[in-house]
Amino acid sequence: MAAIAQAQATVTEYQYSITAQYPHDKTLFTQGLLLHEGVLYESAGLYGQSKLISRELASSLPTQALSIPPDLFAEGISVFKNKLYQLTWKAKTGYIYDLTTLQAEKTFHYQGEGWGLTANHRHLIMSNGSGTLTFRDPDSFEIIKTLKVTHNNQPITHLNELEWVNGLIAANVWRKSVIIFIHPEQGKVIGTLDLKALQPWPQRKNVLNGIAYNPKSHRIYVTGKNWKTLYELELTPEPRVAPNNHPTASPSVNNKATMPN
Ligand SMILES: [Ca+2]
Repeated sequence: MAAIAQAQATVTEYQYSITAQYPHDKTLFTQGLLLHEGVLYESAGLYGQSKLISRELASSLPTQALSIPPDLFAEGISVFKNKLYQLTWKAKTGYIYDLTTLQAEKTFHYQGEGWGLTANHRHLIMSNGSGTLTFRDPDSFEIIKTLKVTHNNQPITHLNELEWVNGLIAANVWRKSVIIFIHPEQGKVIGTLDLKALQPWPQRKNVLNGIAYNPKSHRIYVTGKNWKTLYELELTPEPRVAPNNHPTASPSVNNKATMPN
C-alpha cells in the first residue's frame, strides 16, 4: 500500500524527443491549436490581428484563413462532433464554425474570460485564466462540472491553452515554459513537460502556448506565440492515467457516477 500511495503522489517528469519540425507563421499570436484528421487548426489573438486558420502540417500557407473582427480577441479552439468551437477573451461570446469552410454558423455565451478550450468524448473543457477548469455541455455551453487544479497539493493559476491527451488534460500555464498534465477527475497535476530548451527568444511575449495531439501516432505538437517553428514531440513515458491513479476499475463505463462534482 505504501508503494501505491507513493506512486500516486509522484509527478512524472516526461522526457521528449523532437520527431519533426514544421513551419509556424510567426505573425500568429497563438491562443489555440489542434490537429483534426491531419489538418492543423490555429486560433491567433490580439485585437485587430485575430485569425482562425487551417493548414496542412507541412505547409506554411493556410488552406483557409479567417480574419476575426477587430473588436474581438480570439482565444482557444476545439472540435466537437465535426464543429469547431472558438472562444474570445473578454467578449463572453464564442463561435461555432464549419470545419471545412471556417464559416461561422452559431454563437454561444459564457461568463468571465475565455482562454483555452479542448474536449473529451462528452464535454468541452474550458480555462479562463484561473486554476479552475469548467466542463461544458457542447449544445448549451452550460457548466456541467468544475475542476480545481492542484500541483503537489498547491493551487495553480493561469491555465491557458488545453489539449485532451490520452485521457489527461494537457495545459499551458501562462508565461511558463512547462506543460502540465492534469487528471481529469482529481484535478491533480500528474505529469510535467519542461520545454524551456525549445523557447527561441527570452522575450516575455513569446511564451510557449499551443498544444495539439494526434491520438493515432500519440505525438504531441507544440509551439508558442510568434514562434517560427511547430515541434512534433514523442514523450517518454507516454502520458496516461495510471491504473492505480484511476478512481474506477472500469473507466469507460458509467463515468457520470465517478465525477466528484
Ligand atoms: Ca489545443
